[in-house]
Amino acid sequence: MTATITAFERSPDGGKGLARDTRVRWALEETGQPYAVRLVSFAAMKAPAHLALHPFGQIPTYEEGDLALFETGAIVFHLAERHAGLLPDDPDARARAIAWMFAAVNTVEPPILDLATALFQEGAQPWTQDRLPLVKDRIRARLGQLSTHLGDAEWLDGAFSAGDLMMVSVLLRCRPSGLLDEYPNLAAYVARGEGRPAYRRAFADQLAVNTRPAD
Ligand code: GTB
Repeated sequence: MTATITAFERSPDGGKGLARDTRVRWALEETGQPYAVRLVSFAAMKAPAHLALHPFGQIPTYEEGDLALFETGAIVFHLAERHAGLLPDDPDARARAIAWMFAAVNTVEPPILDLATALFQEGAQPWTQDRLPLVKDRIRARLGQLSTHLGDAEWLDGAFSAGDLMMVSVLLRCRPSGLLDEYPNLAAYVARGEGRPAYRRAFADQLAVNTRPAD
């Protein structure tokens, strides 16, 4: 059964791949699953039909038969559990890959999102400039720890997994700040993720949506 995901009708990033449908597209590509995309406007995201799929009125969502999911971590995990390619067979290695998925969204992503909030939602506040160094240092603390763990390894724990897919997706969000480049092994890790054929297909597909001529 072909799944349907939702994505921004037009992403505010203009196709840089930073909106979260990209990580779901990437997981679908890694697992070789065909999918359809329903594009939604900001208004449609807050309307009852979409809220029935996503209680917080956001993208992406995932529909497959009777199953409707929201939260990218849950969607990627669902795909990784049901299709080969994103989780190791060995139970311990599988548990560790899942731990990295949680680490991505629960430990590394929050300080990165704080920076986005500080810049884009609180940018006009008189205290924002004073606060930015603290916000950036909290990101550096996590990137430093992650960089130490990764060392010169290719992926976080053996072969590429859903843990890497989520971590690379999260790290991409802080690249525009320049902070990622302070950690060359993390920048190279992200570049390895972006170089995967499945990522390239996912990126190209979201780019096509976000750069198409206006209706
Ligand atoms: N925890 C949820 C998940 O992982 O699925 C978070 C989902 C989420 O934040 N969705 C955002 C959304 O729908 C889009 S991805 N926002 C609309 C709203 O809340 O009304 C976040 C995002 C948006 C824009 C950029 N950008 O332009 O660079 C990057 C990321």
